Amino acid sequence: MSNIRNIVILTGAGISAESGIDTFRGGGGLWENHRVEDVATPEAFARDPDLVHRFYDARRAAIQQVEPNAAHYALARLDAEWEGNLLIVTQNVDDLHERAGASRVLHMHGEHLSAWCQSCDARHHWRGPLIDRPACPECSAETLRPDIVWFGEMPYRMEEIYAAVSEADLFVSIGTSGAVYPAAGLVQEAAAQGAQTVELNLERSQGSHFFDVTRLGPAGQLVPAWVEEMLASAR
Ligand code: BV8
Repeated sequence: MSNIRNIVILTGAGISAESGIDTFRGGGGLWENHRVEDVATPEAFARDPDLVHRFYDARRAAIQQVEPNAAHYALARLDAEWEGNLLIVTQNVDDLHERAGASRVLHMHGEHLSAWCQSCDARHHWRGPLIDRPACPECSAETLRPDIVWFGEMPYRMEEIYAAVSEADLFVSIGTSGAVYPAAGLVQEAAAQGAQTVELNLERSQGSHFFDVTRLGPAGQLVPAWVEEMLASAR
């Protein structure tokens, strides 16, 4: 791990599981109780906006009741102490990376605590519900939607992500099943340009065979140990 300067870390729902946030797949996963097509597509929002608002209002409230865990804090420490380039690309729409103190974070699928006005395109920090159609603080239109990337929509800041991956010496994937694209394709992009690739996950992901190293276990244990190794290797 010595000649590592540029690191890209991809995180998924598994890193927030130990904070009490449901993952998507697996027992009781979010997608267990709701068909993705019914709650996380622009078509679903056009068809039944109340159903979609209820789904996101509940999740927006829930993340404000939980705390970051040891994996979030360990990545925040690495972010603070790593002198090289580092980017945490998260598929998660919770704010636990930032609440743990990380700053080099990019939400490729959006954020719960943000509302997006479909009239004036403004985005607003948002903590409350949207189902009662609150007015946009900018233009007063009642057309705020969750600032979330739904299926079929282009993920955010893909150029920045591809640029960081193309420069990465090390690509690390934490707590993701590798089921959703283009996020699931980033390990291949990284490997293709010569980066070392490491997976830290409870179980092998769908893209496990693309990784040089796979460590299985809970993120709350694997991530602090891995960060300690990285900082020791840089000393
Ligand atoms: C797009 C926001 C066009 C919403 C989300 C290529 C092939 C096939 C399909 C496609 C393709 N390209 C595009 C598609 C279609 C689609 C897609 O991928 N479909 C899948 C289902 C086949 N992709 C899209 O629609 C994307 N948009 O393609 O637009 C385009 C493309 C390129 C360029 C321009 C335009 C948009 C996808 C984004 C959708 N929005 N989230 C919300 O949150 O409500 S996706 C959402 O689901 C998450 O953000 C995340 O991405 C995904 C869930 O995955 P994970 O986070 O990995 O969670 P999961 O539960 O699956 O797994 C948890 C893992 O953690 C498990 O492995 C488990 O073992 C592990 N774990 C559990 N506990 C722990 C743990 N690990 C460690 N410790 C623990 N304690």
